Amino acid sequence: MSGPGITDAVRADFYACLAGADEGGALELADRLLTSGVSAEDVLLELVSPAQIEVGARWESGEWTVAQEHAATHVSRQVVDAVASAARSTTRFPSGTGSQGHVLVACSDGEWHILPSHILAAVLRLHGFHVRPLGGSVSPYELLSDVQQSGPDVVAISCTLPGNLPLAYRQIEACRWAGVPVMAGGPGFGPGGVWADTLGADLYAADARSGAEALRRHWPPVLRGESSVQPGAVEAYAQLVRRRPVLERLAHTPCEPFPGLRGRSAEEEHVESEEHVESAELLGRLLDALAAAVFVDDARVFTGQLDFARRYLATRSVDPRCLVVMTDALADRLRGSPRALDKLAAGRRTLVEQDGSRRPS
Ligand code: B12
Repeated sequence: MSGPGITDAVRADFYACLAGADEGGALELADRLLTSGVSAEDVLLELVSPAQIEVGARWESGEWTVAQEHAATHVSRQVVDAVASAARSTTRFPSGTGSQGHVLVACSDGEWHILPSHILAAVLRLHGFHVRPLGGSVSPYELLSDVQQSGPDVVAISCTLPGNLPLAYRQIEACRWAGVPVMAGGPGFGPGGVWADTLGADLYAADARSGAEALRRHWPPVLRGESSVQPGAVEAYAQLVRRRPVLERLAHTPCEPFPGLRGRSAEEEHVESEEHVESAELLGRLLDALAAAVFVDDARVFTGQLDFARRYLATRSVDPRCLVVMTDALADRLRGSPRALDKLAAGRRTLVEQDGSRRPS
């Protein structure tokens, strides 16, 4: 138990509502908690957020389908909105007064994990900030134009997938150009926000509550971040982006002798298969992660993605050694790119260490 009133039994009940797509039950439970004195912030951060992480674990392990995850996330979204709107009437700083300042909340470009940004927006409102949420995958151009029109004191960028870091960088640059500081957050910015620092974000916070507290402590936020992205890394990243169409063709190479991982035929274009993992999707994510690893010059972005892919494949009965095959095939095609080869070699080492994998003869 971590928040007053949010016991393990309450968590289990809430989780059962998500599993059963029981929107009414989840809303009632949240309402009961608020009525009994649990704070809106605790409901958002101690109940909904961990439940969503559990939802992800069930999806990753293959226990839940994508549809079950979508249904559960929908229920969580309804709860976040209801809790936020119930809190509006009772909070000391009613939403919209902006007594603490104006925050623009946006997801990084390419990022469709929007719920974290909704939770952040709700928590910032509870702390008295005026919040303008822009939603998922905001391009630097859209962001810049909105910054210029709405004039926030600070832009909060949420990034879940590290593969989106190069795109987040362009957003940060756009804000810097407009003279508006950026607070970064979300697991995509790495352990302790290490890549938020690399990209030159002005502030980083690990969760929504500490984000609100950091803003209040450092108000008004100022431009103080400094990017340490190397010009050589940007060039190597750009090369990878240019070569992407060629690299993506690897997905159509059969990954023998590892049945289970395959490309999609025309007939299968619209068929969801639980047993077969689409190699194009998998390769696309690996390429995103490789490019991002090159960009921030940190192999952990790539090894982290390989680690996720390994777990994901293993629970779907696909031999994870196909990742070694993919990594080697990429290395073959990227011989002239030392920065990429470096990250691929680190990835390969991790795979071999973890699984005793070897390249099949
Ligand atoms: C729901 C969900 C989705 C939904 C999102 C719907 C929506 N409206 O949000 C959809 C279906 C779109 C989705 C898609 C995908 N997903 Co998904 N998804 C999730 C899931 C289950 C929950 C996300 C969530 O709400 N988390 C709860 C929030 C509250 O936690 P949080 O992100 O840490 O946020 C907190 C803090 O970090 C902080 N914070 C966040 N942002 C910011 C910003 C600032 C400024 C501050 C201060 C703080 C802050 O505040 C929050 C509250 O404290 C996660 C599981 C997980 N572990 O999160 C997987 C997960 C993130 N997804 C995953 C994957 C792989 C994908 C896909 C690639 C799957 C696919 N094959 O298509 C796509 C990618 C889509 C894309 N391009 O963005 C993986 C990522 C693994 C990895 N390293 O690659 C995860 C971890 C699942 C898993 N366990 O494997 N997903």
